[in-house]
Amino acid sequence: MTSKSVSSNNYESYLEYNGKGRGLKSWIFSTDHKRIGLLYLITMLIFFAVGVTFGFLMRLELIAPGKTIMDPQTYNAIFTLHGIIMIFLFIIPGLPAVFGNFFLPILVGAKDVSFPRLNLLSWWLFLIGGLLAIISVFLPGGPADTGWTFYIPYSVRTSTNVFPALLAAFVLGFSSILTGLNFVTTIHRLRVPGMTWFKMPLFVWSLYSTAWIQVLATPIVGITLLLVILERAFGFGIFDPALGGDPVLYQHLFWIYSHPAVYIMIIPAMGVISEIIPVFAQRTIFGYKFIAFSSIAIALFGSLVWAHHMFTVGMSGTAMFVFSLLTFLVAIPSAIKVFNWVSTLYKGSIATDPPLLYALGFIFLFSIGGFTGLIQGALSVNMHIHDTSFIVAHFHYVMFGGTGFGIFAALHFWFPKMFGKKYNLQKAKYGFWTLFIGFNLLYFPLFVMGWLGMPRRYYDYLPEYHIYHLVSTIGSWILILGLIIMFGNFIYALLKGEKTSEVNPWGGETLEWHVPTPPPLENFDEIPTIETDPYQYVQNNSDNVLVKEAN
Ligand SMILES: [Cu+2]
Repeated sequence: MTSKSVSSNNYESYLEYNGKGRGLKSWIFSTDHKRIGLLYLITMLIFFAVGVTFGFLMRLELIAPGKTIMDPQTYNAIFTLHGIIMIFLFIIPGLPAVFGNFFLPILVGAKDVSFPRLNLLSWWLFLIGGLLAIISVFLPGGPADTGWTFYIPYSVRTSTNVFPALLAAFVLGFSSILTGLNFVTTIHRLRVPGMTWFKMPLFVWSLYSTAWIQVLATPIVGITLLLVILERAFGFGIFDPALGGDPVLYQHLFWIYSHPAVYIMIIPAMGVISEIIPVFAQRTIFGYKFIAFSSIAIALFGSLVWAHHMFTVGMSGTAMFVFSLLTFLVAIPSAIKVFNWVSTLYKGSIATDPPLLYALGFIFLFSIGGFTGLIQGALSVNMHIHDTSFIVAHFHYVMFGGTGFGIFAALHFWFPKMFGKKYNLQKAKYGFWTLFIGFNLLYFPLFVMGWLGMPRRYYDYLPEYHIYHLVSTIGSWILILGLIIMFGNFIYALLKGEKTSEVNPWGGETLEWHVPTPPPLENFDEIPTIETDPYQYVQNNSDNVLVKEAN
C-alpha cells in the first residue's frame, strides 16, 4: 500500500497539539479520536486491575476446601462483579473503543471518525457506567450477587444492589451502540479515494462486522435489563414465574444479545491478529477475501446460536437440534481464519518479536477455547458439563486467551506508534511467557475438574477437587506476575523509555505505518492515495526470484 506520507519533522503530535493540549480538560473534553482511544485505554486498564484483583481473591478463597478469606455471600458478590467488570468494562471495549478509535480513521485515511462529539459522549457513558458498577459495591444492601447473567427469578428477588449493576450495564450498552454507529458510518463515508472494500485492512473489516452487532444486538439487552429493573420496582410479572412471568423468556432475550456479544469481543481481536501476522512473516496474508468475509459470516451466524446456552431449560428436541447444528456451523468461519493465519506464517521470514508472540499465544489459546466450544454444541456432552467449571475454563480461553491476548498483542504492536516510545523487547518476552504459563496453569485444571463434576460459582467443594484448585490458584499468581512484568515494562517505557520517531518499526504496509510517530492531530496533512492491496510484500518464490505476492 503506497501513499504520500506526511513529513515527520516539525509537526505537533496529538499528544501536545498547539501548546494547549496538556491539561486534564483538553483530554476529557477532547473530540480527537486518538485522545478518546487513550481515555478508553486508561479507564479500561483501571477497571481491568479491579477485575483481576477480584479474580485473585476468588482463587485465593478456593485454594482449600471450606472458608479461607471470605464468606459465601462475599464470594457470590465478587464473582458477579468480576464478570460484569471483565465483560462490559474490559473485553467489550478493549479493542473497538481503544484501538478502533485510535487507528480506524488512520487505517482508512481519514482525519477522524464521522461523529467526533458522539465519540466523546460514548467515552463519558463508558466512564459513568463503570463508576455505577463500582459504586454498587459500597451502597447499603451490598453488591449484586446474581452472577453477570442476572438470571430470573433470583435477580428480581435478591435484596442486594442489583439495580445500580443493571443500570451500569444499560448505560454501557449505549456507549457500545454509539461506537458501533460511528464506525459503520466512518467506514462507509470516510475511506480515502482508491480504498475500495477489498483494499481495506482486515482490522477495518473486523471493526465493521463488530459495529453492526453493537448497533443491532445491544438494544435487545438494554431493553431486557430495563424490564428487569421495572420488574423489581413494580412487579409487572414479565419474567418472575411467581407473578405469571416467564424466566426462560428472560434467558432467550439475554442470550440473543450476549452470544453475539462474544463476537463483539473476539472479532476485533481476530482483526488485530490479521494485521500482525503478515507484518512479522513479511508475507501477503493468505486468503484476504476469505478472512474478510469470515468476519461477516461470524457476525451473521453468531446471531443464530444463542440458545446453546439453554440446552438444560427444557426446550423441544427440534429446537435443541437446530441450535446445536448452528453452533457447529459458526465454528467454520473462525477455523478459516486460523487456517489462513497459519498458512501465512508457513515459509514466511518470521520475526519472533513480542507482537507476534502474543499473536501466536492468541492462536493457541483461542483454538483450545474454540474446540471446547465445539464439543459443548453436542447435546449429550452439554448436558454433562453445563454449569460446571469446564464452562468457566472454556470462556476464559476464548475471552481472556483470545480477546485478552489480542489486546496485549495490539498494545505491543502499536505502542511505539501511539506513544513515540520504545519498550524493552526482552522484558516483553519474559512477560509473555510468564503470562502464558500462568494462564494455562490457572485455567486448564478447570476443564479437568469440570468434566469430573465441579460446579461453577460454588464457594466450597469436595476434597477430590482440592489438587486442581491448588494448581489453579498457584497459576493465578504466576499469571498476575506476568501481567506485572508486562505493564511494568510499558510504564517504564512511558516514563523513562527511549524516544522514537521511527515511522515504521516493524515493516508494516498499512497506513498507520505511513504517518509520523506519534501521529499528528489530523493524521494526514494531505489525503493519501491508495494504489495497491493492503499487505503487499515482496517474496522470494521457489526459484528465489523476488516477486510481488497477490492477495
Ligand atoms: Cu454462546
